[in-house]
Amino acid sequence: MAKPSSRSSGQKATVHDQKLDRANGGELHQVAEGDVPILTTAQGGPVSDDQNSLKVGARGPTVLEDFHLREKIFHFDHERIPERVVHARGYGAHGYFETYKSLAKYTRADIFQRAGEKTPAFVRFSTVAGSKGSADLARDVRGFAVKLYTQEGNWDIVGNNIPVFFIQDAIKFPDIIHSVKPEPDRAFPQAASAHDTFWDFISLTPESMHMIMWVMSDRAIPRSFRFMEGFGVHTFRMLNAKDESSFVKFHWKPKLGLQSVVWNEAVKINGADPDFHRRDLWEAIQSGNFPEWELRVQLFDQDFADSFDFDVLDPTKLIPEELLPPIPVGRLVLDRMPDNFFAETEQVAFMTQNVPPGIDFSNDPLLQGRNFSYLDTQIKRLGSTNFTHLPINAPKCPFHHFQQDGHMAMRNPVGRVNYQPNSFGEGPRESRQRGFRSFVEVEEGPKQRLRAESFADHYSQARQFFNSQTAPEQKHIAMALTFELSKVETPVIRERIVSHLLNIDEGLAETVAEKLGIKDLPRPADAAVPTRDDLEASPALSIIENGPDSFAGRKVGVLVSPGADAALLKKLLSAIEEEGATMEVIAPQVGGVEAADGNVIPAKHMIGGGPSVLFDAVVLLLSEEGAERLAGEAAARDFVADAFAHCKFIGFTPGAAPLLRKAGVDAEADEGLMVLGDPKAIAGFIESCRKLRLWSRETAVKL
Ligand code: HDE
Repeated sequence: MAKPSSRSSGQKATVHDQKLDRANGGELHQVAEGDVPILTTAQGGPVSDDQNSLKVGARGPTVLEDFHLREKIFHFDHERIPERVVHARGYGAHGYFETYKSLAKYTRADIFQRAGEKTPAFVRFSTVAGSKGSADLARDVRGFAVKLYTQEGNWDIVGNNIPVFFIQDAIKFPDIIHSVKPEPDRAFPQAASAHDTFWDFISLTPESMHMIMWVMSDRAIPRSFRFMEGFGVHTFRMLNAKDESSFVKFHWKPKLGLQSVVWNEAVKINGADPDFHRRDLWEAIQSGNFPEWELRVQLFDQDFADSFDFDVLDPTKLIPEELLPPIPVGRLVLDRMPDNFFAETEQVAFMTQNVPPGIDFSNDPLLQGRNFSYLDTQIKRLGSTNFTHLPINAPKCPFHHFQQDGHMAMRNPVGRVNYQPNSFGEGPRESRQRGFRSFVEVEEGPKQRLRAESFADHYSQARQFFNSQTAPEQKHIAMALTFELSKVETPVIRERIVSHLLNIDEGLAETVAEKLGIKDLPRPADAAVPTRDDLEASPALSIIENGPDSFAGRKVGVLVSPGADAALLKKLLSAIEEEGATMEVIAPQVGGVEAADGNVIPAKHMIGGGPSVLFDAVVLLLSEEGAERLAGEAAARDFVADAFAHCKFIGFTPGAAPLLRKAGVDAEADEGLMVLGDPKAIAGFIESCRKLRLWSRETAVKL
């Protein structure tokens, strides 16, 4: 059949025309009308040729008259908008929030009135320090910003995956961010806190020490967005119909449990798949495994606040969950990826000041500063006061106001009257009853620049956090501190950090000092108030203590060779799927391998492109000959050696022995290495995988 052409039927192409078409690639690009939509300009004008600009003769100058060229290039030149100053690298998804039960006793917010009510939601996860194109597994805090399109306007909970923050006062935010971003004279390092300026600022800012413990923990290298918690961080208020106030802190708990990777793994993931977190969310949602979090609230009154050891307005402190158990109030489900990343994820505008009636702010000085910042930042980034006209930012409830005009106004108030009060009885009116009312708090005091004395304890909760970690987690913190400080070139900065660590845990300080070659321990830093040693450990702060009870949502990488046992692979796959996990096959070459029974086992990755860091557990399904051959390939040896070093469970067929040997792994080293033969062994392997990692191996591997 002849290729379709835009030439109208009956009109014969000359030989000259045909030659020209070929030279222009014309036939390849032209389509018959009615087949697919006709390409148009932004003004809607149909385009006849999108391959060639308008010229005088085939080799002559381009003419100014070419409005299609001009429009196309003009628009392209303006494709970028300023990336977010912080949280530039992000990924989002749509979903809904479902209310469990009425919270009318505490809040009049409509979203919390009716059990079973579903509210549309959009969530954006992010890293803080890196630019838009940076890698997903940077050691960093993760943003966890939730937009709830409630019946009373948009409510944004713009939180993080860590419940405390570096600083106590908004005025220090530009400083901490400048210090962590690439250093201004050399423009590196990208998306990394391991450099002098960051640690200099931290060493001079003791209030950051609690947050530093979190950022040096595995919380800062999550395995997936789906396996991390979210926190509103600040103390907010809930107000009921009688305007009675309760304080509230917001927590998002992942249904699939907490999980992180180890640093050596994170570094390798960044090389193997810089989009690891994006891809994970994309794959989960596209395959119908919708990630879910439970919203839990810590509710408390003024008496609790007064009796609590720390100031509830201080964002460097948390309220231990054991002291005040968070109450489940609803669930958040993400079930749809955006149609277009830029239109939705890039242009979404979160603002802490977006709260519905019934939710209110506390005087946390960081929150107060944020309420100022976020409107400003949207104007800078999105370029118009009308950013709320973008579909992703527009409320989904009825709304009426008299704001009008400005750049890119999509809708203006209709009719004659655009003000109030007016005599025409037209237009919306305020409602004392249904509108937003602030908590009537009586404030008085001298106007001054002062930090409250109740904010003075910078080490006690840092110590409590460290004491709440399991042994492997404590070790990871020590290793992270050592790594980061080893990149700091100014000795006094390293020593200053050790002097702070001495106030948190002597053993930790000594380990870090030793690894940094600091022979004489410095004096402990001056603490404004004595550090508490009576705060009880809080198991809720550990990742390992809050892992999943199944292997659901995780991924097994199966390395196969020619001559592999296809029947065993089939059994393995059904066991993995039954658990709610997924499997990907890695082969020596693209196209897969021929199994022992002659069938082809297709593969998703070839060995160089599918390292074991991309998987939660691995299986070596190899014939002896295949294993011998793979033992000669560095990528295959790394596959095994890394899986072992990262404490992953490794299932293998007896034939895999030569590869294990060459990778330096003793097949009988520990219970994490399991021979897979019969279905019972497969069941045992899956059961072990539920623990995610065999941490006891870590002392042997000495990463
Ligand atoms: Fe933000 N923050 N922030 N922040 N923040 C922004 O707003 C700011 C803070 C957080 O996915 C910016 O739209 C100031 C704490 C998240 O789009 C900017 C202060 C917490 C996101 C801004 C803080 C956050 C942002 C950049 C100190 C955890 C990403 C682009 C007073 C509770 C939201 C933008 C998204 C984004 C300012 C402190 C979380 C510049 C001034 C504390 C998750 O307005």
